[in-house]
Amino acid sequence: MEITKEQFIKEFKRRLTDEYALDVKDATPEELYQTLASVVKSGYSDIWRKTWKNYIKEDQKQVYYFSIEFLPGRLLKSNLLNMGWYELVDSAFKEMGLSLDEIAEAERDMALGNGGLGRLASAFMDSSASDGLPVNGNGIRYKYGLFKQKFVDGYQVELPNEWLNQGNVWEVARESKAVDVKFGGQVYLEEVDGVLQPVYKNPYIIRAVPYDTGIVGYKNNHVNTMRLWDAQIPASEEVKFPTIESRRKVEDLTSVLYPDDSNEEGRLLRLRQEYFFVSAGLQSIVRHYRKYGKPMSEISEHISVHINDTHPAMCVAEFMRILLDDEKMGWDEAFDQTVKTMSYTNHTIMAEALEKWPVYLIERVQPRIMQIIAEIDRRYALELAKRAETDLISGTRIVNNGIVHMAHLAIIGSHSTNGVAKLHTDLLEQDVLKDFYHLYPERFNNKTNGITIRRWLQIADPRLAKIIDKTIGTKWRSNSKELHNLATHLNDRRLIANIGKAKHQNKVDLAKYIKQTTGIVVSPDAIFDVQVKRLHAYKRQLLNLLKIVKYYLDLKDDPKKDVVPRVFIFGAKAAPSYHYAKSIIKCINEVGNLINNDKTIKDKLKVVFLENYGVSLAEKIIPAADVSEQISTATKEASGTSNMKFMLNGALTVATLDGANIEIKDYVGEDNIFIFGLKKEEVLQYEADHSYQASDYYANDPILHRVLDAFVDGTIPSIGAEGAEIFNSLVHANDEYFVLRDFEDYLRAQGEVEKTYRNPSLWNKKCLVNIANAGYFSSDYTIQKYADEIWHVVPSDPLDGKDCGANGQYPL
Ligand code: 26W
Repeated sequence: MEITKEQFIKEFKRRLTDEYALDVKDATPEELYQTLASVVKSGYSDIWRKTWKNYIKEDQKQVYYFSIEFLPGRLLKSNLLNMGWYELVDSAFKEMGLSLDEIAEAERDMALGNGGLGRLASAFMDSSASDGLPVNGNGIRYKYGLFKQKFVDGYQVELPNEWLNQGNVWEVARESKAVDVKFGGQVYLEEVDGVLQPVYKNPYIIRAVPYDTGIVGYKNNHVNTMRLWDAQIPASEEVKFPTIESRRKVEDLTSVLYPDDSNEEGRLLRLRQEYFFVSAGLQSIVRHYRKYGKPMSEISEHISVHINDTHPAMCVAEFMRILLDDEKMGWDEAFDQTVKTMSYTNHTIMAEALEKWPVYLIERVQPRIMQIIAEIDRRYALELAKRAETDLISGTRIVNNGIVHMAHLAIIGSHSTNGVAKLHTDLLEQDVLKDFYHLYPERFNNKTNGITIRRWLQIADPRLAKIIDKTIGTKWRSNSKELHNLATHLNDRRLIANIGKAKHQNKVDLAKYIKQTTGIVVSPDAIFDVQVKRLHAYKRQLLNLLKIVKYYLDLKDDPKKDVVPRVFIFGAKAAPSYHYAKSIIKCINEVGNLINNDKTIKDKLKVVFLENYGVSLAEKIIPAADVSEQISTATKEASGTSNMKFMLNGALTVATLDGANIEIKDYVGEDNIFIFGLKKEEVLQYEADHSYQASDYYANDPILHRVLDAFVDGTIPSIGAEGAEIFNSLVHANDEYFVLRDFEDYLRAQGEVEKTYRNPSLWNKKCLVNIANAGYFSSDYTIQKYADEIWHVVPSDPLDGKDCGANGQYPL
């Protein structure tokens, strides 16, 4: 049953009256947004209910994706697109004299994540639903999302991000599905009719209340669920929390997202957060499973639990607790079911990011969990002693010198461990986790990351999307591999020109946004050279900055130098406790002030650091990029996903052979990407033999010498402390990430960028090759591989058509 524009407008106006007693012309963007979103939600709620019912009817194996972070960004436009309502609502709004784009700006980003890991989890939610796969998200409903970033005098300042204070139309509170999570106290094992049973002494109970958000599939009448847990004081425990203070302690559990994305703080509250959503999630899953009377001994055939990095690794012990203590299963059978049910993804090899919790802290959070972890560890060591050397046991066991290695728990307690790009998985198998790879080779596998082509092309870059439709039809919209058909149009000069025009239009839009938000005027004819990602030393925003200073000094020496004008665009948040990263932010802003206000430079160089980088800002920046900076030290970036988003939007990549950059190169070919820098072998060699002497590069390379001096000799004003900190880190602290080592080759690659950009048809042709190959990096394919090779689940049969919209359009 097709919905018509008239029907929609009628329903929209009726809802606006019901909710706000307002006419369209008197409503604010916020009211119009809330109204539209509620009409949209009604549009998929019936399908949401039926999808779940269908799972039960078909007795479908379910996957539960546990992630402490989700980064959906905004949902309005992607829901409209996936429901097949986008064009209809867009023209209905035009008819009412409204702009969908403007109204959509009223939606807050759901920023419940730091960066790559959280965004990938949300991409996987969208792709699972669009592939018709039974995948449910499980996470935390933080009241405060990732902090809002403001620059004050060039310094990052963090402001609270109270994203819920306008309400959240997409969530449904499920009070009736609440569960109690036990914390603290002591646990004694007492013999009860011959079986050791845990007896809990003065635990305190927190009530976990789930809030469900529908995850709408792409034109397939399939809506999955993302469940986020909120902490509340159970009525029965009220007396234990008499004071506001004590009540706040409970609410704090889910109040704020930890803003670190690579450095484990080791905070008790963080560990409590991890146990809270793990226990709440698993208890509600087993409660649901029990309802259908299937034997616990077969639970792994009906449920898969995925552990997204180590933050949910206590799933292994909590599942054991439930099977042992609640379901009275024997240890071996319980552990067998646990290994079959659990699977784990590693997202980083950075030592400081691998979680290691002191035994006493886990004991404080939930003593029973530490008992079970200790027993898993004891039996593991015992079993291994029969067939392995002691150091292999001590190097892989879970508990060592009072420390619990969460990655070891996840690997030993699950049947699959995957990396997120080929190089990353190789490094896990050959280096970081080689002992485990030796013990369980069959458990290791690679799943190269992906992105949702719907958000990053269909929604973010409609100009380019339309050109593609005209060239190869619209099949790519549901099967992005079809984009490769563009490769047969490489000699279509009009197409090549149109690709250039669309990019230029996107740059004009971004230039307008930059003017509005920063006051800086940039020319859309310049090269838009973009680096947007979390601020981290290994991502080497500093290498990019040294390049910019070099270009500035060149123009100071010779203002008439014939250069292609460039606009350097940065977006990056630093973890609040990451001092070095914050110093780099200050320096980028001060170099920007210096260059942007230097009359001799004019339009030749501009530096723009956009505040508060996140998903929605990325949707504005990426379609306008010419150059994508993916310059991490080889071996450090597990995969990267912005690299894929830039490629899809026809930007050319300047890249090291790191993470997924390598696979992008493999697809587009050496000629359509600018590769530079140390290769993994060279980095590993330097790290092994400590033969790298950064100060030599400062001493022997006059260009580099002068650039570095600019950080301490006043050339770059008002960076006293920060300039010295950076200079010392590179020249005296031996430059941990080989910034000086890669500088010369980086400049060479950037020289090629400039040369190529001077030939627009050659440039745009290379852009077309990148777009044509970007379809392979769709997370629809990535998640299908997880389903086929790790979870062993199949798409559910689509709901029968009678009560669903025709040609994939969701009914009103
Ligand atoms: C304990 C603090 C903490 C928090 C988050 C440590 C580590 C993390 C994440 C694992 C960091 C992260 O986001 N990793 C990124 O994951 C992306 C998705 O797989 C990859 O594309 C990036 O390369 C990787 O840095």
